Amino acid sequence: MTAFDELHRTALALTTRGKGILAADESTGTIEKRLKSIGVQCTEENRRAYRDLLFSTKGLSEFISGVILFDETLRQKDAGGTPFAEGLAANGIIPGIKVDKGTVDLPGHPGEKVTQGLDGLAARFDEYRELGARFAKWRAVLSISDDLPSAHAIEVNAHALARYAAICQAQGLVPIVEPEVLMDGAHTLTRCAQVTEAVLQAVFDALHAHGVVLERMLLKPNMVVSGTECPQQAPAAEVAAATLTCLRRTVPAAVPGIMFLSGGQTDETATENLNAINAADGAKPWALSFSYGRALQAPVLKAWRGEVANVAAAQQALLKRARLNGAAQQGTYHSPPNGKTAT
Ligand code: 5MM
Repeated sequence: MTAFDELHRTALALTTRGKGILAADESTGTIEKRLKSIGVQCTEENRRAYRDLLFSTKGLSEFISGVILFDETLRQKDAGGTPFAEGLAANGIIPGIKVDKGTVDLPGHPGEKVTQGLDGLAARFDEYRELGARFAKWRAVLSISDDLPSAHAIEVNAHALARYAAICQAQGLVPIVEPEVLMDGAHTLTRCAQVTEAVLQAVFDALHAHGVVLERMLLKPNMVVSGTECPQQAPAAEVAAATLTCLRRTVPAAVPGIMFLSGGQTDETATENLNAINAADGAKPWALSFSYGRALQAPVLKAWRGEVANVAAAQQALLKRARLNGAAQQGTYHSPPNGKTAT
């Protein structure tokens, strides 16, 4: 089997019907915020114990095809001494690795960021493959305001995503390409659609220019939603219609899967929107699934609070969200009536 055959198979396995990806790749600064929010100290052992809780959830592989890890986590072991990547793979879950090194200010463009981490990336991929990772992720971030994002920010971030994806495929891993248009702001759904379309168009132009093989990659975009401060919050049916219109205009059918980020949506909204996207009529040539971080983990942290006695309840919370999103991936999730919680 050539590396390219393997990459295609891995990309397809990650998009298995009824399954999605658990994004557990928070860098140390981000996981510190999450742990602090539940009164847990951000020590290496607590970060390990939390990830152990997530990955040892019984039945997780029924709804989760892959997990994105942070560098530190890929080197850690579960309570029984098995490296996390090995344990996940043995359980039918494909381990992946976040390879970007976060964002820095874009010089000359106040309020805009560019993602760093391209230097030495090929060598890092060799080690990550050795450690068991079979796919990778790189996240670019674009903000919306009246005059942002600039054409320059769109271009440099698209260029970096394409450079990363080309290097990733050359080193034998499947790249997940994540251009995130942030929800922050008072902008409308229409404005989010306009920006997301421009960003995806630039990303696919760059991927083409860099020779990235579309069958051997996955896209991780934002859904097209109203800004968090927008007084008119578009309902799920409008989010689905706008998101699908945008994707049909920009994402070639050769891409096997589109794995949405949750981007700060509540866990229930993220499930409802994914369901509406999958239940909508019209052409959908790609698998449409989830690669959620916060929308899968928020209820887990809330249930755990760092107590061993709460581990089982926290794992149930994760399994529930994974199961509901697995249903949403198939368009069979039923939203609970107002004021009720889905079971
Ligand atoms: C889980 O959060 C990921 C890592 O964030 P930092 O590098 O800032 O620590 C993040 O890349 C995540 O994979 C995506 O943004 C999707 O997560 P959400 O929470 O938006 O679904």
